[in-house]
Amino acid sequence: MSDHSHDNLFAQPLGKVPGFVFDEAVVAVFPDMISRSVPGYATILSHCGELASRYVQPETNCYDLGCSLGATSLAIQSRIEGRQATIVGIDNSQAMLERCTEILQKKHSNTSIKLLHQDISDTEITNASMVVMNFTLQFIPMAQRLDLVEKIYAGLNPGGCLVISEKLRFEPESLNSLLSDLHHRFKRAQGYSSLEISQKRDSIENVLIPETLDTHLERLRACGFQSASPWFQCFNFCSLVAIK
Ligand code: GEK
Repeated sequence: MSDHSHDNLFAQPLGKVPGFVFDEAVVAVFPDMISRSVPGYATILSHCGELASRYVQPETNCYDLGCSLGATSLAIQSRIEGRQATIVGIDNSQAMLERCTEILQKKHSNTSIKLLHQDISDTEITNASMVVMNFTLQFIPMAQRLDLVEKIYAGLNPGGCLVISEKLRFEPESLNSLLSDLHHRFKRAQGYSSLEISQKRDSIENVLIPETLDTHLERLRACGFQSASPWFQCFNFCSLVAIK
């Protein structure tokens, strides 16, 4: 019997590999795809909960930008019960949000998670004590990234926290190749074949545009954040925390 939640989207030769989109096929396998593709994904989620327990203030908003199936929102929700805070999850994939709604309906909590179907570049950020972009900024057109981080800064309350988790690019190219290769070996160890890895890479190539750690840190400082640092890195995947 086939397991419909197992990611085998790139297992067969596809000829010309189409550009990656967050459609129903991806949604059906998404938890398996992200946990076998992103080293440290579970650690990053659980520590978003830890950061939320420290930074989310009573009667404020906590934004999960690019919420997919709500994994980050749920990790945060479990750590901020009783604070009268609101979690707002935003995604521009209708398929993701439909499935996310079904998942959230099965969970019971006093902390509400509101879902919005929109482009995060259009999202209004207000009265925020925490904003999380877990592996989402990398999909935003390069020309919009500074405006987005400026908008987040403006919507955060003083002392508020921004978490950005991303795939990174490295310089020089020899170091980039080394860290990509270590990532591909991680994927092999997670059961992906060489064909799956290379077709996924082709599919995502012009869709996910990684930046260097320095570019992220410089942008955060240019936007006014008091402090910013990576708190986690495994190969070419990193999570940063910035405090207003
Ligand atoms: C998790 N944070 O599980 N506006 C809104 N959503 C967008 C946009 C945009 N412009 N561009 C992409 N997305 C999640 C994982 S996945 C990461 C995030 C990945 C959404 C897109 O639809 C998808 O759901 C999400 O961002 C990126 O912790 O698949 O590598």
